[in-house]
Amino acid sequence: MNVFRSNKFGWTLGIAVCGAFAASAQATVWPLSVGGMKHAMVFWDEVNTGLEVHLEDPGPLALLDDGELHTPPSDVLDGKGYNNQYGFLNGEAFSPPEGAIWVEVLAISPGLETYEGGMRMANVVNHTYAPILNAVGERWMWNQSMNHPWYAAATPGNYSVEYRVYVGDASNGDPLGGYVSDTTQFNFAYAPEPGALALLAFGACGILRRRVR
Ligand SMILES: [Cu+2]
Repeated sequence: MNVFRSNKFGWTLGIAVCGAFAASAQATVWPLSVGGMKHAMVFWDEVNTGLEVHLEDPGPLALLDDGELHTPPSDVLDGKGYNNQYGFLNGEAFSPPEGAIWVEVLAISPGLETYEGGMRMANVVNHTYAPILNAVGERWMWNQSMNHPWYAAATPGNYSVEYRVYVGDASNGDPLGGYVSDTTQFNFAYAPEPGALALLAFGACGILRRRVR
């Protein structure tokens, strides 16, 4: 540990290691899945014949910027606060009698971006990160396996998106008659000042600098 106590060499080493740490931050990485999953649970309503959605947490959930450059195609999240805690999940095993389940945007805050995700955690490398559900009226077919979209914003603020979840034609998403639909709203807040991810990233260098002194 002597090298850390001798001033000049210690500082040089410290700066070199922090420099390497900073350089590694420039390498591309996959986005992080931070925080617990918050599902929009979709149930089949026998009584009313149709869908019912129970949202586990109204939020707002925090959009966080990890300060990283992300591996394509996830580089759509670069320089933005992002979150993938919200997801669609079957509340019970069921299939609609016909068609498929679709999600349609009823309202969305300007500046809120949505990219196609999938199963969460380790499978982030398999997500398409294709833009979906980014404007009122846009539709996306849900295959009823757990799916966590990536939500992102470049500018601090509060954001929300409201969806209708309904039974629609499997090819074009046109609503099928005779089934009730339900709505759900996801809420987000982006407040960049020292976020949890930034603290994590800079924590390592802070500890090293204290040891050098
Ligand atoms: Cu999930």
